[in-house]
Amino acid sequence: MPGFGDFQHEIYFAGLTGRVPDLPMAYAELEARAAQALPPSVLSYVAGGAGDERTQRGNVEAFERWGLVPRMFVGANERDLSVDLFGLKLPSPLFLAPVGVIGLCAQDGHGDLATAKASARTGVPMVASTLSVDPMETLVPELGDTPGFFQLYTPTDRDLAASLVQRAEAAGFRGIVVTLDTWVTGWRPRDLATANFPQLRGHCLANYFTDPVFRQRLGKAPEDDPAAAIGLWAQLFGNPLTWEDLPWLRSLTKLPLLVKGIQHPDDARRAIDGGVDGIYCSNHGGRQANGGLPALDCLAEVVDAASGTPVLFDSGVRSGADVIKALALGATAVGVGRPYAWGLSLAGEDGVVHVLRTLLAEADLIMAVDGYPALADLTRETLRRVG
Ligand code: FMN
Repeated sequence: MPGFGDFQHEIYFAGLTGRVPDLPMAYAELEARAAQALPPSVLSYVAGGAGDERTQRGNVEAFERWGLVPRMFVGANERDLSVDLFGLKLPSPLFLAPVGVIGLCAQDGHGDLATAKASARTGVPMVASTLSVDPMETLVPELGDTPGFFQLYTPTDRDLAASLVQRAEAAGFRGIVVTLDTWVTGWRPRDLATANFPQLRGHCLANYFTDPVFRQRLGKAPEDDPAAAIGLWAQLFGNPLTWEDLPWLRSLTKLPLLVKGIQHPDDARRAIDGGVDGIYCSNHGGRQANGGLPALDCLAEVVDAASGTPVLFDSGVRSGADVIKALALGATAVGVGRPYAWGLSLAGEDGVVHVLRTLLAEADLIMAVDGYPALADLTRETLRRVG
């Protein structure tokens, strides 16, 4: 069976007939080319973070402080990167993190659909954001055999929350990810400087505008009065959840329930005691609160507290080496965020596939070179602090 690392053979052999890759092979070039491709308002929304973006940079730098110790005479000729997540057998530990404006990152304005198609082609699950250009029901058919998850921004209206979750179940999503860190928007100077908040301009609200409860609350069709519909959305969007809300959230679905934004071990323990099936350790890519810890530095403690409950991780993953380090620190699955938005902006569905294949190829080849043939071999003991 061909491995993820064989992507490099494809490239080198194509080179023999004079073909070189159209899309960037290194992250820095990917980011730089996307910056040329995206409209300024979308670029600043995706690239920007909270405050002076110290935490956002810290997420990336945290990976540099770890190194994998190579082992020889292992003969890791075949590698197994597959994972079992909530009974789903996945070919790799990667997943596509929810990105609210992903729809706008594609040249045709339908980036959610393109991402779903890339998920189908790679077997890398997509976590579809509540904030999408195309309604959730249109995404699932594009996912093919790859399972998808729905990310919920919990509205203040409980009936609307229940409706979104029921729709996600009916559409065929295989789990619900509740994001806890974004009931209010963090302080984002880049967006503030241009007074740019895409949702208030009516972007990426399809899941609300097509929702029967939302439409009933509005009392008219959103298409007939977009300003009123956006106003209602702004009123209902963010619910400052407390632990008292967890039993209700749990009662909304029998699907696996995950909570996103967990960085403290006590929060992980309490959420698991409250019945969640998975913990998602993330600081939202440094977009929400500046001055925090890099998410990677919180991972090991969260994994210990979760004691066997799956822990998904994102924030700062830029390479296959980063994927390996997050796995070695205990993540069950690793989320890709901004990098796939950049791929999407350059080449739509193909761009996302390219980014995922480069990450997987590098991760696979590191496991080969360093003698760790299975994900179970990547333990904390395989890492050393650098410097
Ligand atoms: N997280 C959510 O849970 N829901 C969202 O709708 C959402 N929208 C995002 C929009 C943008 C432009 C970006 C960059 C991130 C968004 N996130 C959202 C956070 C991502 O899921 C993920 O935590 C973050 O991108 C990880 O950081 P990184 O991209 O720097 O690796």
